[in-house]
Amino acid sequence: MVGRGARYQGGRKVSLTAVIYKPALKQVSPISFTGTSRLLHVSKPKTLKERLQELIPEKQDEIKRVKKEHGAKSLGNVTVDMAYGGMRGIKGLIWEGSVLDPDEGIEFRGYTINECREILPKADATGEVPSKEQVRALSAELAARSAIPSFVEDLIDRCPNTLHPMSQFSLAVTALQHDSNFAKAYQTGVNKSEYWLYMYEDAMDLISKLPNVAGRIYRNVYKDGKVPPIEPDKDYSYNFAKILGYADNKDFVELLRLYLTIHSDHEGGNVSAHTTRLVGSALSDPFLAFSASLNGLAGPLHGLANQEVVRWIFQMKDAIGESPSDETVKEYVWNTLKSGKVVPGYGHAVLRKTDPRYAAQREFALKHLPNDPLFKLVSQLYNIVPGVLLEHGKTKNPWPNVDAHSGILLQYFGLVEQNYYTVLFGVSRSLGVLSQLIWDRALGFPIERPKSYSTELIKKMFEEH
Ligand code: HAX
Repeated sequence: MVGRGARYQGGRKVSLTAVIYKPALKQVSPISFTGTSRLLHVSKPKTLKERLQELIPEKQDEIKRVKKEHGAKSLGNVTVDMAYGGMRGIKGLIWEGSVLDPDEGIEFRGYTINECREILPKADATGEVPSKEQVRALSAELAARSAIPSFVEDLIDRCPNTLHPMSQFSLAVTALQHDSNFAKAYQTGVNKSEYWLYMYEDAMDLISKLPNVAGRIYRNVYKDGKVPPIEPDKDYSYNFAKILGYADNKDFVELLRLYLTIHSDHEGGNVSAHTTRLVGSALSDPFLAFSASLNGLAGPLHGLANQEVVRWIFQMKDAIGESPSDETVKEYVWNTLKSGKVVPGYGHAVLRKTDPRYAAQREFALKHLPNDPLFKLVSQLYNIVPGVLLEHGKTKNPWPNVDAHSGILLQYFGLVEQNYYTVLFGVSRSLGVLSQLIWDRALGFPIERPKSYSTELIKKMFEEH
């Protein structure tokens, strides 16, 4: 068992979703992270599935008690503005994996990004590091699940290179539904108490297959179309880097580990997370739910912003040069706003400070590429954009989000194909949203169905006649 500041013990095998017990809160919970090397040590070796089997009844009881004691209490008012305003601020979801604090940023099961980096074992480290045997066992499990059916390979191969990588990604994930354990079990009339077991198998299959799916898209669109085999004795990030063609660069593999970790989850209300939840609530299987999620992630106000940031920075470079003065940059930002466009990578629906995911990437850049010209531009923008957005007066959060930084790190290592960046985000996002989807079914969350009103009805409700 692992709590804040506690030490890892023993040698239990945990796969992509690590189960963490946080004694202070008497809360038993999973946290998503990447890498087959992320193994937790506990006294008794148990598989993730076995551990979930123990935790789920406890969590079910906890929720029963919480509902009994607090079920009738209010989480806040819903105003007409909220209904017109994209439901912003309505507290209407339960999401166990992470909670987003407007000032502190994301917390995975109560742990900030920095705390996670501190407590979770790192590859090739000592002390709290899993044994090589444990790593091999998990890698073997992932490797065993990682192959994709040949018809899905054909489907990806037949996509024109001009089809956006995110569309290819979503298409391929939908096609993987062919082998859904959950869909088959549902057809044969499985008892609802066992739904989660099939969701678990599907989620693990899907997560395992994503590097092969995403990697194939990359190799087809940008390289020679040949997909190297994954190595069973290496971790998830390494293998994904290998398929992309960057495994020889240790720093890139480290970046990918960071990338896959920080993009995994951002509580439940964002488009990709909520879409997975919503579609899954109709008892659609994880493949269907996650492909829908990818379609949401592909929007420029959400995950595609990482692509848009790089495009915007290149346009800026073309327009005002590689080493512009602060004044020129400021003018360029103002021109973007005046032309009715958003400054990509800035602003957030919930966050009200610099995104700690941005800060983690900045830290990486300061260590690995302090003199990179693109990093310098990103830093210059960090000094200028918030002031402009504040003066502009519309944006509730003038600070950078995760997408303001990720692209230029990839550019530095030679992964320059910015239309591919959201696919990387998608691979990472699977870890958080699919973990939650298993819990959704384990906890028996019902089909989602908020009530809607028409403007006519709003007027009738609130206007004097
Ligand atoms: N540039 C210009 N205008 C912005 C802005 C930005 N970066 N951020 C917000 N605004 C504008 C909004 O468009 C809105 O204008 P209108 O009143 O004319 O509609 C106004 O400021 C108020 O918006 P808000 O309440 O501050 O922000 P929202 O919750 O409506 O939207 C967004 C949050 C992230 C979508 C928004 O800040 C934005 O468009 N940012 C740029 C795109 C981006 O970086 N998206 C990635 C976000 C993180 C993420 O999900 N990553 O995957």
